[in-house]
Amino acid sequence: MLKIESAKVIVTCPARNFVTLKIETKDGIYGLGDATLNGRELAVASYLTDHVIPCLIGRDAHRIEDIWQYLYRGAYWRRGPVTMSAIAAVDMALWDIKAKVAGLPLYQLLGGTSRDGVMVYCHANGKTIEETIEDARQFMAKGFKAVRLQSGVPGLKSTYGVSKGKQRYEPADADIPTENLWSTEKYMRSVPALFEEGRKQLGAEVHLLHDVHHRLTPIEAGRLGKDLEPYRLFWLEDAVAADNQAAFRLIRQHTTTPLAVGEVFNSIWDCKQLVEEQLIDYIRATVAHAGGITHLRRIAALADLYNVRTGCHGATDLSPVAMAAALHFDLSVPNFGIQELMRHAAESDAVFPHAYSYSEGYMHPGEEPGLGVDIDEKAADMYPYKRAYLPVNRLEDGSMYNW
Ligand code: EZ4
Ligand code: CO
Repeated sequence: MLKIESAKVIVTCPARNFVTLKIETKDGIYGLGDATLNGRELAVASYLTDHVIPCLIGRDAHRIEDIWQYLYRGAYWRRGPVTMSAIAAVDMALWDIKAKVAGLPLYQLLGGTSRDGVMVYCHANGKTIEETIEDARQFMAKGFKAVRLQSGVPGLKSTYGVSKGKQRYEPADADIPTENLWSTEKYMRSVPALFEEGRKQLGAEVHLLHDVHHRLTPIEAGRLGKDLEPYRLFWLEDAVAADNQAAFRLIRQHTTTPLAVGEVFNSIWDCKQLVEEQLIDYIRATVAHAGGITHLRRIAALADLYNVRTGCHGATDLSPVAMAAALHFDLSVPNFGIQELMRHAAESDAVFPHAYSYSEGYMHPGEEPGLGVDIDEKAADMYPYKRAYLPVNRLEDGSMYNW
């Protein structure tokens, strides 16, 4: 029995907001879990502080599966992003503790390595096709084997996924959501041109990816996938919202471009049909938003039966704690596909010192016991929470309904 003595939530904003759960046991061993839910951070902080932490005190930190079931089934109210991010944070922290007690890096407890390194993809973007390709070239020079290309859309003032100025791109960019204008027609014309030029200039070897951010209808997505077939994408991401999983049948009928979806999924039920009908190729659920390592392993095991591979979300709103957990998972899981990497700001890295590293297109979680990531609480204290939201999208006629 390794008694949970105390637990607390740390909210900090070193260049962006992060919510971190710290669970302490009686032997002074502690674990960390990422509880960041972009734009809804304080809801998860309250869920943990007001409703979860009081139920954790005195429990055996070693009973990871039982505590997961207790929080999921015991709450009566199941699933949803707030609940599942909170459960994820507890789960990550408990795996961190167990691996520290064992004196092993977490991946060893998950079955050991299934590969030598974790292939990551980075984000290249620019206002024009030329700028985007130049950005991709710079990443490839740093060894990246896989690059996501996003470019400004001619005729649209701003595009999600593309920086406004020269500053580093951060999706949550305003204290009341920015409103962007969207035109499916303009977008659908611009993307094939980007990939035609991208493939021509960057060569046949590099993996090219693209993210639609749920902006299309199924039949539009089928058309885009078809138009992109000559450029052999690694994947087309979030082509449509997957609230209706059966909608992917229509896309699948029309294109052989590989499909990825699921960064907003929070449980296995969000992807059960997508996986069982083999409507997707990559599942993007993450340790941070889909119930932690315990639940993501269950999703991956289901996916493995149907040739679906993992492609975990890894944007800047996934803290270094989640990044570390993802890398341990990625290194061990048999049906790994790729891991997203959006480098954190220097301030974020300084608040969360970590053992993971990047080299020549691959990442490794390192050999520290546990997750291999810590939090500098004094540094965290210097950055108070700052409300920030993801942008909202409207069509050119001012309506919100299209996807
Ligand atoms: O919109 O991380 O693939 N990455 C993405 C990100 C997500 C944000 C949401 O919090 O789509 O930019
Ligand atoms: Co995405």
